[in-house]
Amino acid sequence: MKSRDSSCLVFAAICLAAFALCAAGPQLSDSQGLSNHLHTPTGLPDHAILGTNLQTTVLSASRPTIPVILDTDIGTDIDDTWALALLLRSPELDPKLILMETGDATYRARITAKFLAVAGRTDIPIGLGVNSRPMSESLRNQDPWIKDYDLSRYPGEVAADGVGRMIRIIEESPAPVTIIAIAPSPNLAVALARAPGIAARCRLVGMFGSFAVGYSGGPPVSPETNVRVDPAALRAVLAAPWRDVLLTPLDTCNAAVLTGENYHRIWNATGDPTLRAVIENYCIFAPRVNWMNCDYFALRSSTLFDCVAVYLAYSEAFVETETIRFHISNDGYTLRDDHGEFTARAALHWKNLSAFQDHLTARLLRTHQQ
Ligand SMILES: [Ca+2]
Repeated sequence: MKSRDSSCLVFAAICLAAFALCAAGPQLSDSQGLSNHLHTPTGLPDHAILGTNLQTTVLSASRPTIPVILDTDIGTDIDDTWALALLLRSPELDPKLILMETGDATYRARITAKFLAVAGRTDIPIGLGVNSRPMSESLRNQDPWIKDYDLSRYPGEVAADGVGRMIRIIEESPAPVTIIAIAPSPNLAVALARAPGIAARCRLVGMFGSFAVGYSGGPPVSPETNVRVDPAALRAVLAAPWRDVLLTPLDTCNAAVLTGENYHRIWNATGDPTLRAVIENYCIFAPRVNWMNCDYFALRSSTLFDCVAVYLAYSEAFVETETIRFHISNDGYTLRDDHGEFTARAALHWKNLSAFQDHLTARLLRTHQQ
């Protein structure tokens, strides 16, 4: 495994050199007009931020902020890293805790800690999840980025009992908390078992499921990873009486890719430490990931599933939602069922995917109008 590490580090160094060259090169430079077509987002209507009680809270503030807990398995697929960047760049959202979900919590926390330090946001607490366990190297796709970063270097809070920290934040919050769940959900299930009352104080926005679209981009449906890894945990989570549940299944989030001008604007943002960290991690991730051939990393993003969940925490302007009833199979399928155990709102279609992609780009670049 050492040799894989070494070769990946060499490859990452080459990638980063290519990244720097491309970023500086005239073929991708703004001088050829790559920046000229960046759209600012369409206006985000007040009614796009849903949830009756939440809406009251949001609209009563002079600068609306929604207290948020991000439940993430950052460090395996790269989309969590993009999602964390989007969270930090969303003025409507006030991150109260980043909670490490499933697998090796310390590995995930080290990535989060270094990323928050790079972004200048060490005010945000990090919570270690329950049932932390060793992970195979094949799931530690950003390991080289934190090779020399020890969690003790994080100047902010690292809560060993991240679930307990989450419960306390929710119970003490004067406003309803939005939990953005972008991972399998054993931590959330444990939190609900320990403090069932938290659901009534929270809205849940999650990246879960596949109703008509699978990983191929169309039928057949897939056992989506966040469901398949722990169906029992998700059943426990969705059975709780949340104020609102809103899902982005593969039906919408599988189309969340940045390409062309949008992607190159971000690739070129080498003076922005946060976006540089995103691209560095992507360059490290690309040759290591074993479930796809990610050799297109200089041209476009991989699928940014989790960014859609972060987006839905503050707006629904670009999606169509539907309240659906379904059950969860033991092998990880979410299946429509008129007599199913679960009901949730789900973003099943895009109203305007390209507008979302422009909006996501503008947000990340901080060129959007606030
Ligand atoms: Ca994830």
